[in-house]
Amino acid sequence: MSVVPGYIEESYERIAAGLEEVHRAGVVPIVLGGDHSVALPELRAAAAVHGPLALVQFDSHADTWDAYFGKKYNHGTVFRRAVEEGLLVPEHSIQVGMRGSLYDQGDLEASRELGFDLLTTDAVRKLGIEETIDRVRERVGEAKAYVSFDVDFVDPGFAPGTGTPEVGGFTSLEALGLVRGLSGIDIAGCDIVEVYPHYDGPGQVTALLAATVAFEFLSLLARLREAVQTGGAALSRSE
Ligand SMILES: [Mn+2]
Repeated sequence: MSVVPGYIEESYERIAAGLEEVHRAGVVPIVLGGDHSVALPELRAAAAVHGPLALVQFDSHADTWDAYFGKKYNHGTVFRRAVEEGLLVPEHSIQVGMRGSLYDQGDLEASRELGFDLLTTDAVRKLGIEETIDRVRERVGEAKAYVSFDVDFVDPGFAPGTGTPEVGGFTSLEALGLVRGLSGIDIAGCDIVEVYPHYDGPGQVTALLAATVAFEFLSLLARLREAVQTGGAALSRSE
């Protein structure tokens, strides 16, 4: 099903309708973007089938503005809209990696007001990767989760092919470690977004990173399914 170029709300309806069928078939989608605004129809589709979800977002931006140039639907407002629409459970949701050039004094406070936990890049640096994983796992608990991975979470030295790069970010290895740390979390859907091929560097390093994160998601989902088939045997995150 095609989107409607230039018409975001009609495009949302089509994306959500297409993805809802995927969820109803018992399939966990890994969505590849593109603009982070696709997360809203992804969440509409997932929540229609599974109910409200815990959000795990790796991103250098919180995407919780009320509006951008006065417009309600775009890649800077998705997670505020998702809370307003009842698609997320804020008390089980966490945003990780915010940094860089804030646009407004209240940019990060807005997330906490919505009920999300939020770890800036500086906070993750202080905690370390392992403790950050613990914090994410504790926050999500047993809830069904939606994992959104914006490639600008990673430093533009490793992932230049994105629309709003923020320097001072994570290495590819740190990002993969965090994703692997989600083992056992009940993932109902996930995405890798904001890959902008025209800005990518020699060797297409951003595409390579995004493809590898997708592979890690596939591996997490395979282990989840295996655990279900073997009667819910406990998954150890260290394996
Ligand atoms: Mn971002």
